[in-house]
Amino acid sequence: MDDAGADGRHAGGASGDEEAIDPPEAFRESAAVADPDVYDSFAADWPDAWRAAADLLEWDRYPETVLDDDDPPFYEWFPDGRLNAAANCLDRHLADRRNQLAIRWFGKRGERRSYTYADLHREVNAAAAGLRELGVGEGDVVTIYLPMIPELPVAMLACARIGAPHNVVFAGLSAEALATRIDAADSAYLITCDGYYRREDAFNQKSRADNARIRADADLEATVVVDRLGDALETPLAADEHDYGSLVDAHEGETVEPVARDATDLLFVMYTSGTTGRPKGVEHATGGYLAHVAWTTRNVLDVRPDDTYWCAADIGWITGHSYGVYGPLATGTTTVLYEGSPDYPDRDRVWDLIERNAVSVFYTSPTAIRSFMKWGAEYPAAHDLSSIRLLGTVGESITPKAWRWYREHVGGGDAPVVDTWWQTETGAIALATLPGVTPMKPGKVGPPLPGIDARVVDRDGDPVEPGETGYLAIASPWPGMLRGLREGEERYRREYWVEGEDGWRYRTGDGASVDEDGYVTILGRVDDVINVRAHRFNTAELESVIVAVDGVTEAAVVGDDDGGVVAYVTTRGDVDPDPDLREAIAAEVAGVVAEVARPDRIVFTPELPKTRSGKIMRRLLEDIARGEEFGDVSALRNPEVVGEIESTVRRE
Ligand code: 6R9
Repeated sequence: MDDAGADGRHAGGASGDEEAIDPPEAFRESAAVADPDVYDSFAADWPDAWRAAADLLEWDRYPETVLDDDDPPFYEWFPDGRLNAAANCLDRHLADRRNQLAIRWFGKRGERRSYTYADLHREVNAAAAGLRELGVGEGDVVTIYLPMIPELPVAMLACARIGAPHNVVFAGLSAEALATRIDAADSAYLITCDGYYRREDAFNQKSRADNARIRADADLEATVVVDRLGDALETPLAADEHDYGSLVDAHEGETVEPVARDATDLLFVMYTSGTTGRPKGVEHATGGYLAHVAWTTRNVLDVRPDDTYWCAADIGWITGHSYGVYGPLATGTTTVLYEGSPDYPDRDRVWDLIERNAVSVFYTSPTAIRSFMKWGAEYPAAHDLSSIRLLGTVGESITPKAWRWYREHVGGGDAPVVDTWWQTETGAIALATLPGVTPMKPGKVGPPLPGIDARVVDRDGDPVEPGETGYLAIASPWPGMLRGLREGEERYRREYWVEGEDGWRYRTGDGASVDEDGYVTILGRVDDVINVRAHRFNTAELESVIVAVDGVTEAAVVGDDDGGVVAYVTTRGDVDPDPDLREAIAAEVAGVVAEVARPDRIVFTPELPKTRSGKIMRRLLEDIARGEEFGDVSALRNPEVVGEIESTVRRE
């Protein structure tokens, strides 16, 4: 079976006839976890087994208690521990690797900057001293609105050093979105920049930040502005605005004692879209979050200090927080930070960077992998990627086809490909194979990690039979879990938790199925279910069949007003989206899934509209299919395709 066809409907049905790929022997020999007993030992000794994660950190006061679960669902991990996240990412590495590179940065214009651990420590100290001078104190929320430049992780770590929670807002979001997040987070400080490059052009970020300040209810105490563009954009600073460079220069060489924080103190807040309207402010605690992130960086992504590791996600997204900043720096590895886009100046940009930096662990999303596939295997083939020893993926389901492509053309055919499931709320990876221990099944995310009590359940919370569809839930707390929502306890409880007969259960919002071996297949958000002529289908179920058709690269299906189904499809560059292909797609869906699911309309489009984190905007596509008004699309990664899709749909 070389496609996702059967994976949708009968996910995991017959575990015997599918391919389970063993961890490669050579990898297993040096893997962080090579003993399969890890699952049993975590289960037998839960929650104390999670002490192994705490032990990866340096504590100002080592926690005696692992978990306080007296007041569910308000759980506290390592509650009596005290630590500082920035000290864990920097200071403790100085003795052994002050001159090792911490960050290798590649700018959009071909610039490069490298920071050793000593360099990064120095700049973070100066920035922390600068923030203090501006009045930022422990507990003050600092909003950071920066693109992928080194000042972004520096600012985060400077905040962490002085105990000021950060609130990073993705640089591509609108002024409106920034204003909402400044207000909702109750933030009086902003760090932004003059602008940044989008392909060739300088984009004025500062004027967007200014607009946000006008819209926000809050009065900011101070704004710090990084000069990213030099003279390319003249941005005069107001009296309460401070030039980042001058601020850091003024404090060069100063040392700021890291503030010891309670493990349960807020490290950061991150806004994420919920099922309805307003974004939710997800709060992460310092100790549990950092411990879980460090443990998974080491044991799931198998990152070691001597690796050069690259997580291609934007830091303005949770993946970039956990696995672009905190995880790798807590591990003491060298991490690549890339400002540009993967197809600029050419479509081999990613492979070029991997080759030049001898990247050994690479972590990206299925949406990126699909672009790579679309562009063609000749791009990775033109580079020496032999340094790669592990590949990771996150953010959405990966089809078996894409999984195999990734392994074959990027992983040299034998690197483990680790599909990692987690959420902004889980803080760190919760489901994945352990690369040195657990066999991989392409298209299935794998079992829960040791110590994570994830289950696929029905509405009542009872486990479903293998092959049946249910809801992914987590039945016990885990270290990286959100400690709450900015919107308060009631909202936190209502949004995520159900009290069942055997305790509290966290609802992930994802539909899933599980096979006889305990491997979970994610079927997408439960709200991605569509009713087609009164039959229920999951969008992922139909899409996996469509993308298995030769020549198709991506697909998104939505329901229309008539109970029918509309499929938006992108094709490989060399494929003509003609009536034959249309018929092939329709016949495949009718044949593999059901005649009743045969798409009523197939709309070919050069790209699908996506969020910044790469998620397909199905709701928007649905509005277009239904001829309805849709909201502001400026926050999308590719807002320009929306008009194009709309006119195609109208024409047809
Ligand atoms: C890290 C991140 C969370 C949602 C999650 C699920 C989807 C993430 C996945 C996956 C299938 C995977 N998701 N990883 N679906 N397979 N390996 O993506 O966080 O932006 O909060 O999104 O993403 O639907 O519920 P976030």
